[in-house]
Amino acid sequence: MVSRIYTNATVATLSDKLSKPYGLLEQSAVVVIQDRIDWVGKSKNLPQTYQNFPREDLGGKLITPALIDCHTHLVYGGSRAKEFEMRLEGASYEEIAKAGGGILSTVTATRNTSEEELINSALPRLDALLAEGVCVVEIKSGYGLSIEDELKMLRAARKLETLRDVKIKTTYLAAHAIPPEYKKNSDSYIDEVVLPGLTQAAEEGLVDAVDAFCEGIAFSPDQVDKVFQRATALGIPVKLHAEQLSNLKGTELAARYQALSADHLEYLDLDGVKAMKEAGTVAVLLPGAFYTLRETKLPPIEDLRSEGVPIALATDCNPGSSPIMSLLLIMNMACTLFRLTPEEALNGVTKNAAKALGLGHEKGTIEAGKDANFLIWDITHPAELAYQAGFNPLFKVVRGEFE
Ligand code: DI6
Ligand code: FE
Repeated sequence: MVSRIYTNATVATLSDKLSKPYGLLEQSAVVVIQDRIDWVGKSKNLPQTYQNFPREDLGGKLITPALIDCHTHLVYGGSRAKEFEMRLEGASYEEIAKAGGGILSTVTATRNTSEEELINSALPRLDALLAEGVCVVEIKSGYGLSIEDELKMLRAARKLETLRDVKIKTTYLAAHAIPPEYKKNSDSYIDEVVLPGLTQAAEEGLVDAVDAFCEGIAFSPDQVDKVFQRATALGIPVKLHAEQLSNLKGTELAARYQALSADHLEYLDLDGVKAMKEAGTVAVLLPGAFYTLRETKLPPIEDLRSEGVPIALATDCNPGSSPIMSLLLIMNMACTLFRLTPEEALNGVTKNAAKALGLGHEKGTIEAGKDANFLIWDITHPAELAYQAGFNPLFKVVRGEFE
């Protein structure tokens, strides 16, 4: 039996059962058996049964759950550095999108990129996330916008899991933008591409969740409803890019489908917040897009807090609105831009990110029964993770396999 005790650690358990901030335990130990956490607590209370397990003395280092990036568009072709320049010359995100740039320029590039090249170009971005202790990454399609190219993106995303030590969750996002060939006929795009593509991708086992972009420049709530109906018929959970640039009440629609998450949410109102609470939908905030687009409308953090909606954070890593591959930086941005507390930021990239991916039962906290997948940091207090930017104090990733 493979087992180990990590002793002399400060443990940010993030457990709801402990009343201290971060569920913090000092001078503590974590016992791992095989790939599960078997016990967590003060070292002095370590049960006798574990006494002969091999030990690793962490000298007071900090343990947190592994990080989870629950919203990315990590797989794509091309680059949008030029669009970045245009924006600096004064064009808005919506103007660029209307002029055929923005998402659509990435669609052209992605269509012209093979599955293998998509994988090769995604790997350095993935590696940047992994270097900070990210162990689960959600990756969306949505730059193919044809059945063949959407499936190509999903296959590339899944393949990444075989090339690195990471769990990948794939999300079908064909309803991300209207492709040029359906410019005046987005309803036909839904009927002829999005829906049959979803059925096909599901048959190939490529879909963990279904997402859509509900926005004036993308799809209406009625169109999203159709996509969600198909997802539900296939038994696949949904999530939604909602209330990013305006309020179309997408969040309330998502909540009617018990969505795993509603994401972005700058323009979310109190009705939407209440609907999320009712449905158990996680609020995924994306401060990287807020920052990149120089958005000024803040998501309704106070309402989310007072209604008790779990808040997750993610990179939204994509070539347009969030070319960011650092979840630690996102934690810092969430505190500085959104005034989240460092504790909320850490919960947002662990416990609540796990919930947003439907993994809450196995990941996101340091508790007996959870996956033995956690991080050892060369710092003594968890607030340091969000406090510093451009600094990576990761010491070691533990995965329940021992060298
Ligand atoms: N909202 C976003 O911020 C990204 N997609 C979306 O629906 C942007 C994607 C891009 O600009 O390429
Ligand atoms: Fe996104």
